[in-house]
Amino acid sequence: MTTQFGKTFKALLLLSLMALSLPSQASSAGISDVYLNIDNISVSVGAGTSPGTFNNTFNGGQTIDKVIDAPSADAEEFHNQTTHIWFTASEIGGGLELVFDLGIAYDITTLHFWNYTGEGYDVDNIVFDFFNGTTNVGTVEIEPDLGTSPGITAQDILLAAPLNVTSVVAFLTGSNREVDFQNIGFTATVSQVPVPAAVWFFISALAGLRFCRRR
Ligand SMILES: [Ca+2]
Ligand SMILES: [Ca+2]
Repeated sequence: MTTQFGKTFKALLLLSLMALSLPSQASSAGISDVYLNIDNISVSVGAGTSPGTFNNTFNGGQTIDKVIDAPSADAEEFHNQTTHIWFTASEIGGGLELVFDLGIAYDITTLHFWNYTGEGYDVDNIVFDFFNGTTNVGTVEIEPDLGTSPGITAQDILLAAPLNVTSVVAFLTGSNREVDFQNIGFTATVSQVPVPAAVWFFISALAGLRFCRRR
């Protein structure tokens, strides 16, 4: 015999199973680290870049993507005109601004920076500003180490995880106006999203079931 309670129970169970089968970002997001590079973010030269010259940086059709082409955080890169960025500011204090568009929101845990190997050209100071949309959610200023030699590997800089970052602006300077480096990268996790509709629906269905049982 099918009672009204039985029908309601079946309907709720079916709807709950449907809800659970919907994709749920909350179930997998924010669990594992992601290395952000040319595969999942983009970079451009910012309007805040000071007057200066890019020397041989863009020779032969090369692009600013050289900043984010390291395949992993522990990749080794060798300095040459196809791998490096070299900017010379016209005046001391001037520098290169880079804008990283992350596409979605990440919690950033580590900066990775591949500097040039000699004081005459390396980057001496970088200010990173982290944004969620147009809101600044954090600032970090670093004085990076010289790059390793001969193969350049990244210096890893742990951050107090700026949350929900959708873009990063970096301003790089050298005390002698020279800004030469290989790569910038970020280790991050996808920011946790609010409980998705499917989960709320499941909770609602359970609440409805309890209500039916009481009747
Ligand atoms: Ca590079
Ligand atoms: Ca220097």
